[in-house]
Amino acid sequence: MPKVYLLDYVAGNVRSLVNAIEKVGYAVEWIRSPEDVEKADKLILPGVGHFGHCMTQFSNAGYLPAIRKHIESGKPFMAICVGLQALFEGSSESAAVPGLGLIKGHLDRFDDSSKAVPHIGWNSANTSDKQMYGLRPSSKYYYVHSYKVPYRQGELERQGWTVATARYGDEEFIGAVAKGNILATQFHPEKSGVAGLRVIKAFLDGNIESGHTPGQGVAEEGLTRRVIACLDVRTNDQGDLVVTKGDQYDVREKTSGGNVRNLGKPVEMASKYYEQGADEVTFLNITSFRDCPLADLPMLEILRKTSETVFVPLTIGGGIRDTTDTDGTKVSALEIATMYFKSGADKVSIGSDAVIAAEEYYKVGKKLFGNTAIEQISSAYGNQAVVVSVDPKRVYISKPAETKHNTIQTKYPGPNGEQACWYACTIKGGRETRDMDVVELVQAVEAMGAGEILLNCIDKDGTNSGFDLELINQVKGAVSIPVIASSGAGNPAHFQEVFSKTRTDAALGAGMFHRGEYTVKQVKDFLAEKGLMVRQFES
Ligand code: 1PR
Repeated sequence: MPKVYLLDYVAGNVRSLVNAIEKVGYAVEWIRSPEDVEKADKLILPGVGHFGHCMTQFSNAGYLPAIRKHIESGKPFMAICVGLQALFEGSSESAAVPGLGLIKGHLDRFDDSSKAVPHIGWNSANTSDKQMYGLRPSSKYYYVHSYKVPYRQGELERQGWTVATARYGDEEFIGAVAKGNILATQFHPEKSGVAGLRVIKAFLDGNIESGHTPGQGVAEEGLTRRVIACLDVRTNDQGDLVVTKGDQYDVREKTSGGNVRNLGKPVEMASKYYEQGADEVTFLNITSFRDCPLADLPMLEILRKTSETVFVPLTIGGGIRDTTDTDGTKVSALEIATMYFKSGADKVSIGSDAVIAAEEYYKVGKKLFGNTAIEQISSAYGNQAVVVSVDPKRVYISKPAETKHNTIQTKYPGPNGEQACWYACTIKGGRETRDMDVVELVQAVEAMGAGEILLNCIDKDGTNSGFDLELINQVKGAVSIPVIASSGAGNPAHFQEVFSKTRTDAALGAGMFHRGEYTVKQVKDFLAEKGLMVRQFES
């Protein structure tokens, strides 16, 4: 197999990139010191997370001169995400840290006054009338970043670059650039399904001028509606790791001896949803609070296997907290997250531990000390890698004055006709309710550096009655990071409803997909029919 060299200088999920490269017929060799760079013919510079952190690692390890030399020699060079950012002069994310300065321009943060930041999801990389490494204007690619290079028409083109652009809200930014031997993408081709694999293959094959026929194929600009499939995983009574699904978090059958519901095998189901066009797949290890996570190696194996065939983002949740292993060794949440990232996860999702950390945050007067799992993981891997999974349930009250919590007026009165409620946070899969409301929780975790909220709802889970729009509106009004609506989806119209009646950034379904009532494709086709933009699956 022909080879490509990957630079190993930064943390993050490089496993998926390796899998993607192998999928298109190349073998990966690692570059682990600057001296090795010379032996590389084709070189890829991956990158995730924080600009300053990446550049500092990169420069402290002595790579800068070697990379410049490689690029100047005219050998093929590709940079991804923060790799692209590194080629510019600098970023307001770390104003004191210079970039390589190979391309003129600086990065700044997306404006979050009217949209969620980070920018997470599937967007275009439109070259209009130019060809660039297999990019197609009608395809969508997976982005995850808070800082962008603003696009100014003609500026880079005058310096000989071919530019692909994307639009988020009213901001147009650079999705990819190419010139001579260089290709750099802000999106993650290894997470962009078949459209992304095509770009990687075109780069490796040296097919610079490939993609669409110029003038053909019109791009529908902007971020698509993200549809996520979620797999709750646990060990059943026979000891097998299975996908299960609860009703209001109760995963046992009402009959057949109260066994844990077994809806299938995690890796197979994840592949099935990828083929149906799921934009992301989430695994939640729902009983991890009982076990030592390190004994939980099957979840790592599930990720490894899934990332070989599923080229969209993977999130893993359950048991991400500081813990003590069976032999007494202390293991930090960051170390556990690292194991997951190395096995193919792009994001980790934190549930119970986030609630405990938020309680502490308020207790000490909203101060942060950098010691929570959220802070540690987000500073090492970037905010976008940390999702907080929230498991709220309604507490009805007669009048808002009865409680100190953030309340809403509800259209769905409580058992005694109460017209107001608040949402209490729970831990341990809903088994314990805490005196903290959902607004307090999401604002605390946003301050700690969480990049996204996975908003479940115990009252709605497994009911097939639609999402809790009131809850979603309350949470969307409280934070500026993206929110994933979850719990209650029973048919495609529920997805349309949540996208039309709330500002949710993504919507997640579980039971309706697992029971085979609808496919992800049916949901997306329905959304498209109703005029909502979705990513079409490419085979
Ligand atoms: O607390 O960090 O160890 O994480 C545990 C994780 O496991 C949390 O993310 C928590 O939400 C999840 N979890 C724990 N127990 C359960 C359970 O069901 N008994 N599942 C559970 C959470 C909610 C979603 C579900 C949606 C959509 N399940 O995963 O997929 O509600 O379902 P639907 O579309 O069928 O209505 P930690």
